[in-house]
Amino acid sequence: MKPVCAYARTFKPALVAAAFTLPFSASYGLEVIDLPPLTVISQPGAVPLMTEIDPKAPAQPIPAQDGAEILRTIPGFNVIRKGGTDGDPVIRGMAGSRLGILLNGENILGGCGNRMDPPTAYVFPSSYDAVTVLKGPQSVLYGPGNSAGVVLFERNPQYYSEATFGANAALTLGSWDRNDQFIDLRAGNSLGYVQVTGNRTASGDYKDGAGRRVHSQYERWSLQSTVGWTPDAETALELTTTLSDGEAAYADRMMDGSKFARRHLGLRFRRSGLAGIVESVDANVFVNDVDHVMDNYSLREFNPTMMMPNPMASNPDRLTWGGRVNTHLDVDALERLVIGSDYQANRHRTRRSMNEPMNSYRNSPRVEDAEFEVGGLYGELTRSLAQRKRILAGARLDFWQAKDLRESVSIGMMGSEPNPTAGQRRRDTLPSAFVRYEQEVAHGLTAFAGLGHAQRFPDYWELFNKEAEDGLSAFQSAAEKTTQVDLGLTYQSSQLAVSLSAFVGRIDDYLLIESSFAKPAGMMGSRDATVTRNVDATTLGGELSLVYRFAEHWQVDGSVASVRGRNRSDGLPLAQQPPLEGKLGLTYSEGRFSVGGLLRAVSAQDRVAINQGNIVGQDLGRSPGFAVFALNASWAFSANSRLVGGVDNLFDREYAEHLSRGGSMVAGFPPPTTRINEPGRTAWLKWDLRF
Ligand SMILES: [Cu+2]
Repeated sequence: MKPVCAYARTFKPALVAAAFTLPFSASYGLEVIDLPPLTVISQPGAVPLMTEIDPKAPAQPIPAQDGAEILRTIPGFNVIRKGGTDGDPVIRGMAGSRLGILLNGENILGGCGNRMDPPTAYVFPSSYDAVTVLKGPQSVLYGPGNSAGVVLFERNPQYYSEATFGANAALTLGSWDRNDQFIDLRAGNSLGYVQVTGNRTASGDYKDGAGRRVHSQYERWSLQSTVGWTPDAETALELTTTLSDGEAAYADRMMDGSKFARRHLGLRFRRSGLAGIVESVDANVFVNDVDHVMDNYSLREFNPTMMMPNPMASNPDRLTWGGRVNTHLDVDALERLVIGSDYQANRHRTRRSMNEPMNSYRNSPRVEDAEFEVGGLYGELTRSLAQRKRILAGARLDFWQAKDLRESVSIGMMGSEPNPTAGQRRRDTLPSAFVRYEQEVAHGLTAFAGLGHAQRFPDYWELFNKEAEDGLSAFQSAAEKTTQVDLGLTYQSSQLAVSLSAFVGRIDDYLLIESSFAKPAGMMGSRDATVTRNVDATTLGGELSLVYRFAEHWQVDGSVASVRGRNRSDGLPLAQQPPLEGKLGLTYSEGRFSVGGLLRAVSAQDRVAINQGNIVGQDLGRSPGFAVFALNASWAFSANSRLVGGVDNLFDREYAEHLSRGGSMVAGFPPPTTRINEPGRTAWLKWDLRF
């Protein structure tokens, strides 16, 4: 663990710079084989509000196969389950675009109007070198509207002073035919480098603790290649291409995802070690295309219903492009400033077939329905004061524009109506800002307090896929304004690391999604609609995590996370908030070997607002508490090869997370449960190799 005094001296103004300084193989020693045990709770960081994960390091539960699962070890995170993969990550009860997801500095968005593909559905964690989470509206460097936090999936730039070849491989096997293959090859010399990373992950349907089969199989793969040119140690020009695809069964709806094709091209330039006031420059441009197909026949037995009498398919796609330039200024020895600008735009289209065998969706033209564009200007300052005090402040201004190209709006069973906002364009200029003060109050103990404000433009799912309370289009919904105080403590010593963070927030015009909203429907009386509503909310919560090495070879990990939200406009609890959760882990490790146990206990949630929620899900009702237990062990054959394994849900308990989608009837499967149950006892093994 790095003591706080060391971080205060070396910490760079941009947090992302800190991520780059993470060693590539932090968890692998060279001479003495003394590997850290599995991660069951991510290590409390020395830097306030920041958590770093090594995505290649072994962790429990079962090694993450997508970008949401990898966040499970961080206190305050939950994943809204839909099936076996593609769950939506939630931080402190905030989902969707309240949590920014950046892949190597690029913001990508899924195509599915029904949220089958959050950005994390296109992430293969082991393709990255570091995952950094920043909580709260406490940075302005990572794009607009990240009111609850941001997750950065980063690949570290490599510079090889001499010819080098490195490889990295892993195999994972687990219950329910889970099997993953991963290979990463890197070669380089002083002129540049080449890297190729391949990933495949697959699983069959899992069974819950009661032995019910859940429609949840998936298969996903990705191939990423990077070519870098490094004329010197401080300059890198990097071209990355990514191809990936997959298919996934969903237990919460009447369709599955049969295609999640991603094509991506990114160019990044970094120059550091400049003399003069500009210390470094980091710039990138990218284009990302997501082509998604969902249908009701290819991954399940076709079963005609009133809603869907025929095999049907829908094929949305989204093209996202953008870039950013960050300039790091070294104002003086104590003051660093990042000034930057970012831009992103996206275009969404769709086409479908209501009777695929009769007339395939492939025969229809793709019809554009939405366009978004945002440009931002920002600056973030870090000033070190005397005696280990630091002040950080930042501000950004975002210029948003959206265009509604829908000619009609679907109103469910009743067909469609002309879109009242067809052809409209809206423009918003949204400011965000924060200030934070940090002080080392005693050796290793840092206290911090920050105030942040973030304004978030409504996303595609809030504007285009929902109705308004008083109209058929939600296109004119107001932007969401979050004002939040973040405070806490971090403590680091050789034996103990503790992180405590608390927040209290006020959200004006919170974009609430409400389903089963009754609307008049002429002769039919009324119909149920899903609407976007602006309400005012307050939130309160925090996380505590600690790791204590209380004796040689022994370590205890603990965490508690809690959040409480209120919808003041409706006088109701704020919906889709996770219940109180605690984790306790005990690990014994000695040289090549470690063994550990993990208890996770979650309380009942009775603060609910049925049918209210976010773009991913709505409250289904109260949920009971549960506790699950897991075991893990690891064995190192050498410093570069090890076997890790675990059993999750050891006692095969039947349970569901409070934040889950509702179960849906699938032909050939047991009747659905209220929430999608979590997997029953799951055993897994991962073999990891580096050379
Ligand atoms: Cu979909």
